[in-house]
Amino acid sequence: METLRKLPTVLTAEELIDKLFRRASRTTGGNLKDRTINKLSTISNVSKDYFKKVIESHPSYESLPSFYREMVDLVVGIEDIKKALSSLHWADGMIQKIINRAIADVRKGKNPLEVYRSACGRISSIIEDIDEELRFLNEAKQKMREIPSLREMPTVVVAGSPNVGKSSFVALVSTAKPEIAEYPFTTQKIIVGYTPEIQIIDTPGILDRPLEKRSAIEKKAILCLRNVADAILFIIDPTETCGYTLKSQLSLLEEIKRTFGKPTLEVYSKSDLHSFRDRMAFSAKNGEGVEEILKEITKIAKKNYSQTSTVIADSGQTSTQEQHS
Ligand SMILES: Nc1nc2c(ncn2[C@@H]2O[C@H](COP(=O)(O)OP(=O)(O)OP(=O)(O)O)[C@@H](O)[C@H]2O)c(=O)[nH]1
Ligand SMILES: [Mg+2]
Repeated sequence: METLRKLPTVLTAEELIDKLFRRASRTTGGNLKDRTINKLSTISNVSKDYFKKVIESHPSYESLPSFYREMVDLVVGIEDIKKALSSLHWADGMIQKIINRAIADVRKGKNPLEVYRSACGRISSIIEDIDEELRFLNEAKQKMREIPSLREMPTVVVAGSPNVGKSSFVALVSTAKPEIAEYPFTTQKIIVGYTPEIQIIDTPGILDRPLEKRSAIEKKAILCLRNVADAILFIIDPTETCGYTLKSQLSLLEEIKRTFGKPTLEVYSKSDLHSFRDRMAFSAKNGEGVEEILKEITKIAKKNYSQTSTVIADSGQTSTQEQHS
């Protein structure tokens, strides 16, 4: 979803006012009356083009594939974006009205300098009124850069409690280079890596607690599980050095299996520290089990990918059924 990553920088009110009046001040030639009309037309054009560029750079959020729609809603808030854009639309219309009226006044013979000064004053106030919305849209642009563009291919979502070793696994098997650290919630964003056969998504840790209590960071993991996983790799740290009991990790696992009903491979991490072998186990420290688990989860993801129709690519229309059958 490159559209989200390529939103333009949005000027603050002060910067936008500067831009409009600086462009107008370059207008030369003609008598005072014509020059004033030209200046006003310049402001009108530059302002119209600017608002159009910003407003049209945003996609129609409702028709985005659910992964992107829900991510935008989580990291920024779709309603807030819409409100801000409609304020810009309002300002655009007001400025055009002020300019049309001013041009008519100059044509009728009113004092050009006075008309111009008063129009500029009113235009500045309108733009100052939307300063908060302009700043919000610029922050939204920054925040949306964290939303990765996914590929249409078998997709594994790696999940589990915080600090169990999810990122360590993803770093070992894929192109992704997530941060790894000994404290929980090291991973706060969705990180995508690739192997020759699968797309593998590292997610923030999830706590064993009711959905309504979960933070926006945990919800990023949840929405990947719901919207893009062809298979789930659930990592359990039976040593509890992660800081979460085995019981709470298994309770989270049950909830995920029950909620999403997706093929789930449950494995133990940190096998260098324990001897539980009733599930497949791996160690990111000595490499034990890593290849076997990758092979198994790849097989599961590929099989389920060919059977389901999770849409994650750019076009909201095409179903993967059509593309793969
Ligand atoms: N001994 C041992 N330590 C490990 C292993 N895998 C990960 N760790 C350690 O466990 C800690 C957490 O590892 P991460 O890969 O960051 O865990 P995570 O699940 O991604 O953590 P969050 O992003 O915070 O949810 C780090 O200190 C790792 O070095 C392992 O196989 N053996
Ligand atoms: Mg992590």
